[in-house]
Amino acid sequence: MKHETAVLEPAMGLRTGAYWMPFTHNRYLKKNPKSRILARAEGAYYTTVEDRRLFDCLSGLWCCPLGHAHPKIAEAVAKQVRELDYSPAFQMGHPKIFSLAERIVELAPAGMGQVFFCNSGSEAVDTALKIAVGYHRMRGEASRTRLIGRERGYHGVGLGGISVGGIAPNRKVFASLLVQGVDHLPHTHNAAEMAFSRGQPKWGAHLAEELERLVALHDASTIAAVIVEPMQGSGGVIVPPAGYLERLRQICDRHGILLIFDEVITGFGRLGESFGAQRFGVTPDMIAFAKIVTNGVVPMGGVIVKPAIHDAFMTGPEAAVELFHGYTYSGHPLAAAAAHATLDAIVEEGSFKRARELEPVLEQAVHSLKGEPGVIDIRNIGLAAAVELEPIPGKPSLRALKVFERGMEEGMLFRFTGDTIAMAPPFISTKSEIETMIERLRVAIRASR
Ligand code: PXG
Repeated sequence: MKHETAVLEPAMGLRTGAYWMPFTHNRYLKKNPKSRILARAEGAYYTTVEDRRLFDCLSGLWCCPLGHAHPKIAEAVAKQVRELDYSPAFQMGHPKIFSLAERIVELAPAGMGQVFFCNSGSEAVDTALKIAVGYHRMRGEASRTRLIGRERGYHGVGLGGISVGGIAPNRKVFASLLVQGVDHLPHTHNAAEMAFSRGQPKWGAHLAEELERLVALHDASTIAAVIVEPMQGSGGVIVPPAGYLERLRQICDRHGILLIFDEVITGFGRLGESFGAQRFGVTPDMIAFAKIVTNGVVPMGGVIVKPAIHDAFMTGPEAAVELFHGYTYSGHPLAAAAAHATLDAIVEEGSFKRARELEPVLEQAVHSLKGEPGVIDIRNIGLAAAVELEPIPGKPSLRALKVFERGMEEGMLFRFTGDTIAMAPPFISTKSEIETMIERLRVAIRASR
């Protein structure tokens, strides 16, 4: 096929030296890059330059659940390039971004009012943190500057995000750059109490009380916001204990602290509802989102806020800028077009319902791996699951790397971090694709010993 050789030939003579790859073992990969180079994608499958077909077990990086090369999204973006390719983000607008903000507010839990757009999850998090600190200042509580994150949390790689984040390798090298005045809640994973839980663990709601201790230590008058992922994704699908998020909400309310949900992974259907907020029945004051909003086709992120937060900034001279923040590509027309088409497709295809239908399929399949060699925990919620493996002594993450590589031979593109294999299959997956994914994972786990 003519189309294929055009892609394959340059890739086969691949020169890899100039590209410094993100969050990647560059030297290891570049010794044998071809198995890792993707040429095409369609539906729930990638095809590598070696012509191997891979099931997309993590929906890209959690972002493409409606499947690749979605005809309606592709068409909407192509049309937008010709109609209005770029529109200045500051002091100007275009119709699709106003209507998109409205649609996103409608999808959000009741009580949210406005959306501030940016281009990634990291930008969304840093934006939310800045809005939180600015909000208190606007209300005359300028001493509320402290930010509270959580151990094992991932909030992207901006300086705000790594400061509130709780993953040591993302922080230690940059310690001198971390934002001052940040503290962390303990993470909620406790293998002795909750290993192999299905859905929300029953143990652990009391860990939210640690926030009271931080309030006692620092005083509420110094604390601006608490930021948590409703479900910790990158940390390895760490599911909130039943009652935990509710208690965080109560404590924040008690002390005038803003609660921010980082829903970059959980937003737009991964947990079977528009947001984790609805899934868990807890409404935060702000929601950071990205990823699925455009099905990963064009980068977009944003922050949804309650009207009281937005309105606090709407003071001062009417002709003055209210918030000194924004990006050249905030509300980019291509992202807006992709997002509208994605939200249309979600409605037309009943994507959230589909995710809910597949949740028990994934749950049952993944928990059948209990008892396989070296499987020390299995966690799941919504259409997300993780299998934690016992590390090879003295060689952390090598076991998961072996599983990942064997997985590719088995036609599966798994995601590994540390010794955990994470899965978040596309909403368009069939029941049998999900079952096959788990059976191939079983083969890869057995082979990795
Ligand atoms: N917040 C959360 C909760 C995330 O999961 C970000 C912020 C940052 O988003 P950007 O768009 O700046 O990367 C993320 C990103 C993985 C994986 O394998 C997860 C993410 C990114 C890449 C890989 O778990 N999450």
